[in-house]
Amino acid sequence: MQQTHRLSQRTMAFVLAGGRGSRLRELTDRRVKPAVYFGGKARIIDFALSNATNSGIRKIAVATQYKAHSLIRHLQHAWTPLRPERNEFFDILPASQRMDESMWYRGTADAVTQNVDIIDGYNIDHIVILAGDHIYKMDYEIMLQQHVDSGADVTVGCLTVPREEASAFGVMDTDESGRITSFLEKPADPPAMPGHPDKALASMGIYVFSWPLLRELLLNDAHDDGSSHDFGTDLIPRLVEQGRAMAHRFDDSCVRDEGREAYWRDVGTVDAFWQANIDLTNFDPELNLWDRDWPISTYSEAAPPAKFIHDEEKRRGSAVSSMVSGGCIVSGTEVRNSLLFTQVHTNSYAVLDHCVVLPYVTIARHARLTRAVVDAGVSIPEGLVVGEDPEEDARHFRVSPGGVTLVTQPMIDAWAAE
Ligand code: ADQ
Ligand code: ADP
Repeated sequence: MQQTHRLSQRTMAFVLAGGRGSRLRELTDRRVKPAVYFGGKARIIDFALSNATNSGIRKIAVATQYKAHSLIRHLQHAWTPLRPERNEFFDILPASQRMDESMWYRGTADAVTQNVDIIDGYNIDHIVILAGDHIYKMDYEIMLQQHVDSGADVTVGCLTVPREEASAFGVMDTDESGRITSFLEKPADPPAMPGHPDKALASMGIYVFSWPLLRELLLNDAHDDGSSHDFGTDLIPRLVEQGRAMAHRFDDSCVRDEGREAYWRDVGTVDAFWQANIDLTNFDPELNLWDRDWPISTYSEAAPPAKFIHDEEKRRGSAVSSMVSGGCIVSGTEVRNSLLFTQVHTNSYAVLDHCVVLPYVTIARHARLTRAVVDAGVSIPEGLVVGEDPEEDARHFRVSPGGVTLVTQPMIDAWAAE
């Protein structure tokens, strides 16, 4: 049979990037989780967007809502090269008064409903609904193909998670054919997978629908006063009840680098965020950002290469087992197992050990930081010591349950005022 088009060519990705997300604490004070930096250069949302373009999808919309300024600016810088004249679309869809009078998207499904007219203009057969807040590499074309082959109304991406973590997810059960037989949104006591008492099958919040069908479901749902207009709470459970929902295993479409496990991370807490970043400094990291067949695209600002200097007293500026982005100046500082994002400037006698340092940070002389996350734009004052005395740290900064210290500029200002 001759296949003239890949399914992805007549598919759009609709990326939900509007949720509040509060477990990243002060890192999400100014920006939503999808806009949080990750991996030395990128933002979390770049993973879902790169997966979409690497899968061949060239029509993308991102729904934004809370604290969207930094996200929108990033999307404009990084993702607007998609061009309508090449039948490519990239739309940023802030919650606004489109279909009705409400100011906000009422739920994830409502975020799509309020943009039905824009999506109609994309001329698509299928829509992939994605969340903008996970780190993973996945070929959505494989999921699309399964969706078409099975004839289901919806296909839900899923993966196995430890049962004790499953309350944060939609948890499902399937029959042998992969049809979803039950779906519970964030159950207090998640059911285990048959034969695996410690595991549960969790929804990734990734859904494939044919557009005409989803369109009809959404317009019906919009008039349902009993609905919260949410995929996980309303639409998916309804389709499961009707026996029309199939599960798609992440294992079948994850972009697996040779010898590596399937990689998916939520990075929704300071500890998980720190760990996933620091893991990239390992000799052989589980997440391969160097794979040229599946590049993670982002905005790269014009900056000179990273520079390492000996100072006048011949202090060695060095970074070992670390990732150092463009525009950084490591001057007489010892950097170990750390990530320095764009334009981080560090000074003599400073030490950074297992630190995630976001863009535009300056580190003054004699500062010593261990197991810390430093927010964008922070000026670390001379001689500040972080990560050596948890009780002292907790007085000024945010110390996570796992013992990682988060440092932001307001915390530094309060520290300096004491
Ligand atoms: P959650 O992630 O808890 O569960 P939700 O808060 O709805 O669900 O967020 C999903 C995505 O939509 C996030 O990227 C969020 O930023 C965004 N979002 C939330 N509200 C929005 C709104 N009003 N407008 C625009 N975007 C919005 C969901 C599913 C679970 C599944 C997990 C997997 O409901 O079943 O297990 O995702 O993480
Ligand atoms: P986000 O970090 O979410 O994108 P901003 O871009 O506003 O939000 O950056 C956070 C901080 O980083 C800013 O308050 C500022 O101190 C610093 N910063 C950002 N861009 C620059 C820049 N081009 N030059 C100097 N500092 C910058």
